[in-house]
Amino acid sequence: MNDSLGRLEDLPADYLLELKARNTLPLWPSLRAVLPYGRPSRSTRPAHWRYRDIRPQLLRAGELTPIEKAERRVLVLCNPGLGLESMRATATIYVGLQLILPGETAPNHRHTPSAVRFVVEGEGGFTVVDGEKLPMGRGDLILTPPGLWHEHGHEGRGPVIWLDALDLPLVYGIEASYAIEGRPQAVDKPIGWGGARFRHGGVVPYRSLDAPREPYPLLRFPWQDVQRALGELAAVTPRDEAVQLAYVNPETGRECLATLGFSALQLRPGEELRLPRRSASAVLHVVEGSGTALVDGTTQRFETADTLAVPTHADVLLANASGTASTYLFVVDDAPLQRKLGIYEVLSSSAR
Ligand code: 1HN
Repeated sequence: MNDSLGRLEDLPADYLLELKARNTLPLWPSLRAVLPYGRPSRSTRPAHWRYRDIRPQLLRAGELTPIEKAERRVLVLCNPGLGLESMRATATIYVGLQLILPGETAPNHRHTPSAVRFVVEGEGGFTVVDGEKLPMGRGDLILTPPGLWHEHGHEGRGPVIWLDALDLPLVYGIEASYAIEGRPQAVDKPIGWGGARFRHGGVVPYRSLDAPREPYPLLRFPWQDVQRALGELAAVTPRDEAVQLAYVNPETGRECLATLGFSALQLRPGEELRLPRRSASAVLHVVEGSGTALVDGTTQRFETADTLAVPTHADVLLANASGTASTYLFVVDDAPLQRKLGIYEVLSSSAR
């Protein structure tokens, strides 16, 4: 390994001024910084956002800022290692907690970033995506793929809060992020449209095989289905293997969005689970239960509705605090993006 590349200070000042005047820079003083050996350098920290602390601030936003003044009433979960202004939980993943109060509507729009909602609390919220009204129950995952119209409403009582996850840092980073405003959508599909056709694993409408693939056949994944499937998987999975299910496009069996991947992980009573070290970054959201997460040497004690950031290439050890109940995590990662780039790796889970 060559650790003795020339430094900026080794070059004459007049030469550096000449380079600067020509909008140029020598690569070699920075080469190791942008291309380190063995593993990427990371600014993302193993961060932890406690719902207990953030919820009161979000409710206060509900008092301070009417929905008309916010469009989306959101507190963004910012990774301190990336700077609070950059609105990133990891280098590629944006997450925020969004509040909607009874009777409010968050107006219709569509945009280039991909978004999903994962419902944290409350009853009566809904999202209309591409003319389909999707009820929001606790733990439900709702996709708003790039370019599809979406708007939110609330027909129930009490606050409704969900976690938004977007590939915004990525799309903004490549200077491709923008939105278009729209008039309220006409709901043109029966309730349960996507679910009735595509929610049952292993079978799809016969006609869908004749037609060109719909890019996003299923937009809502109810938590009760996922939890039941996890329970069935847990019953046949050895103790040292992860009980984890990926949310997929039911027609392709592959990830449902191009950039971000979603999965649900069950920690059985008393279970301790070491995840393989992966090249993807991730956000973990606690659906139910409590435990500890040891991420690259930092221990976080998490509770229901907390959210954690996992940097790329991180060591992760999860432990369920309960010996009698399962703990459930919802996971967002950028593995689909990394797979498309040909850089996704599952590394040895090392004790480095
Ligand atoms: C967005 O469109 C929503 O539709 C939420 O609810 C959060 C953050 C950044 C950019 C667009 C929504 C967002 C967002």
